[in-house]
Amino acid sequence: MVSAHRYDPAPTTATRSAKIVVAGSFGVGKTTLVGSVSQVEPLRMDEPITEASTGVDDLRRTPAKTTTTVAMDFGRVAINEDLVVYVFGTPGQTRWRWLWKSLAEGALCALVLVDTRSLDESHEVLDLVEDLGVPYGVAVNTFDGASRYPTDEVRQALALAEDVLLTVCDARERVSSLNALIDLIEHLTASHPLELQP
Ligand SMILES: Nc1nc2c(ncn2[C@@H]2O[C@H](COP(=O)(O)OP(=O)(O)OP(=O)(O)O)[C@@H](O)[C@H]2O)c(=O)[nH]1
Ligand SMILES: [Mg+2]
Repeated sequence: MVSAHRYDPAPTTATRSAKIVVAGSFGVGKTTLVGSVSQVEPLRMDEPITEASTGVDDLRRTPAKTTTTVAMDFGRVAINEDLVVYVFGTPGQTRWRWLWKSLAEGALCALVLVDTRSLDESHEVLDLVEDLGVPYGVAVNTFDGASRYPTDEVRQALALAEDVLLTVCDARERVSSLNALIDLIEHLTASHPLELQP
């Protein structure tokens, strides 16, 4: 349901649209980012985390987390007067990886969120996004209490090529999340023309 206070229709001047996927491993803040950036009430498909996930999902880093995405997140944001972006968040639990292919279909690009406390879990995510053939960039979601590392160290730890965008954001902050999306679009536009939908 759309709540009036958040509803901010796409500008009538917008002539182009794009789909961006927010991907990442379990609990890196995908749902939070889609929710903070969206100008419409975000669509969330989260379910409570149950005892069945004990030993499967690592909640030590995010003890306040009580739900997990079981299908996708959806939001929409006008990047500027001309471009509207539809943002799709993937589920993070590995059992839902089969969904990622359809979520990535027709996507302009993907923003891969990472948490510096679980970089090892992001290798498999990056491999998968590369296999999907979607241009991508990476954003470190800065969690309170997580160590901060220079970006070149993160780049090295993730074995990211020099031409892959690596930026930093706070997924809880709208402007920070929006800037991560804008950085990604600008970075990719600089290297090759992007196929925006009319
Ligand atoms: N301190 C801090 N907490 C965050 C941030 N982003 C998310 N959180 C919290 O971390 C937890 C995980 O956030 P989610 O947005 O559900 O993560 P997710 O990647 O969608 O998780 P899955 O869909 O289960 O993979 C939640 O309790 C958030 O409130 C952040 O930038 N900083
Ligand atoms: Mg989620």
